[in-house]
Amino acid sequence: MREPSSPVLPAAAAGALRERIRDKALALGFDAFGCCEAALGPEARHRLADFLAGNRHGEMGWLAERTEQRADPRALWAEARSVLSLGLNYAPEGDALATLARPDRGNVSVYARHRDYHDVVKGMLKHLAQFVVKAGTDALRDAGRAPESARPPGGGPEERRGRTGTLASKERGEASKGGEAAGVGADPDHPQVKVFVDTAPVMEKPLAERAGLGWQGKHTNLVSRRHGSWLFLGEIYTTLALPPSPPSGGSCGSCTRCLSSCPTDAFPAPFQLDARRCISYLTIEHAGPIPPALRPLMGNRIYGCDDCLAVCPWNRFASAGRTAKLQARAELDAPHLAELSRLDDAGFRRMFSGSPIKRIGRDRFVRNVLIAIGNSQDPALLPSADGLRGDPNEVVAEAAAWACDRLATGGDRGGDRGGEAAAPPGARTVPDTRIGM
Ligand code: B12
Ligand code: SF4
Ligand code: SF4
Repeated sequence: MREPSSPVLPAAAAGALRERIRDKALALGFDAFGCCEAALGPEARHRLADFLAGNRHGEMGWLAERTEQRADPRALWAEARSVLSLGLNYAPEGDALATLARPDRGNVSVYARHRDYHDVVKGMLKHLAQFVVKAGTDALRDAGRAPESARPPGGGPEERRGRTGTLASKERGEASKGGEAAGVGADPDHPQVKVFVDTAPVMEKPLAERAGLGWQGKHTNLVSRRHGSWLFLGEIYTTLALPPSPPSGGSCGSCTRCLSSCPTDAFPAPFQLDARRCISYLTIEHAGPIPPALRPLMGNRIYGCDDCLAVCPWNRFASAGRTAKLQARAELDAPHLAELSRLDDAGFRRMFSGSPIKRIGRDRFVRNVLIAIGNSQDPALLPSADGLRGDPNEVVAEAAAWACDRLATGGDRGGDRGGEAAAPPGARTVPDTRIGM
């Protein structure tokens, strides 16, 4: 197999190309763009290793696979020279946490109130990737650097421009989350690209930080000076060597709001998350019964959680997301728990068609709804829970019994902004390493 040639442009042309790609990204609807070398420092590898060694990934076994590729873009794709990092703002119109004060309703996290962002971002990335291939090919031709061997016999520039195939490679088990990695540009002598969003072995946050989109905040997510904590991330890896974008500036400083806002104390230290305590993990990724000690702290959060994001002071600079495809579906703003508890498989699939919620399936979703019912202190919801005690799914049946008991004994409603219920004695099922703040 011959060595693939890496397209090299003179510095000025590479800088101009990066700016053309940036303009196109913004025109396509992205809100943030940056570029960095296809590399992550040793820190990312060490921090990933620490996270896994501490079992903070819980049952997300896929995070422990392909760690070399995850921690190093060139271990995933040896030919990659640059990473383009893209951000899509999904800041909500109003108070992201408003539904937490309505115990008869379910709180769906902001990212899941609209069309699945994986589809939206991936579609936009693919458009941008095609542009990168075309603009990169043009720039190489104009710079006279397109390798002779690259020119198809008798083929002119138009013909070469048209070479955009789809590699559509499933990168790993994360593809089971509904995503995939896809690429365009099958000719090894021309700019090649691969697009990623969420589901590939890619450390999207440290890459976005290196590309100048922001910094990893103490809640571990990327914070942007312009968009606060509400950015979806996606990447294009390319064989083009492009100049890096400048660092974003900005930092968390002495702020600790996200850490103290977490209903389940999921941060053992700033910048570190123990996923096993995180409501996002518990409601989305965790399959079996939710540890009873954590249930009262979940309040009515039935899919994901936004508390640590929503309290970030940098959000005050964010304006509501402008992409029409991410407009919230009204019925997911504050759905009635009683109605949700009645969903069967078919009804669940109908209701959540095109939504990321569909991925977790009816049983896990109804389990979450029952926990919220148990936390509601609303006796009118007792029949909804009682009716599911005999559910064929044993996790659902157990959650129904728990909800009935909790309603009958008048357990506190935990985890909302108005105050957290104290966990029962011995509540913690994972080691408590939270630092004093
Ligand atoms: C696994 C995962 C989860 C897991 C674990 C989260 C986590 N923090 O790791 C769970 C299910 C809990 C989760 C939840 C959420 N997720 Co998620 N998730 C991912 C995924 C697939 C991988 C993240 C990962 O690599 N984790 C492994 C650990 C090692 O990474 P880490 O926490 O970043 O660890 C870093 C810190 O510990 C840091 N660190 C440690 N010490 C120090 C010290 C200093 C000084 C510094 C600077 C850093 C630092 O270094 C580590 C490596 O960078 C990414 C997509 C991707 N492929 O990147 C999306 C992703 C991170 N998730 C995303 C979102 C939106 C969410 C939720 C907000 C969804 C919701 N509303 O419920 C929550 C937020 C919870 C939270 N506070 O993190 C977005 C975040 C966008 C952004 N602006 O950053 C991503 C990037 C998806 C996307 N494409 O947009 N998620
Ligand atoms: S998403 Fe919720 S539960 Fe998870 S760390 Fe943030 S505040 Fe805590
Ligand atoms: S809430 Fe404060 S500490 Fe947390 S990410 Fe935002 S600025 Fe950083």
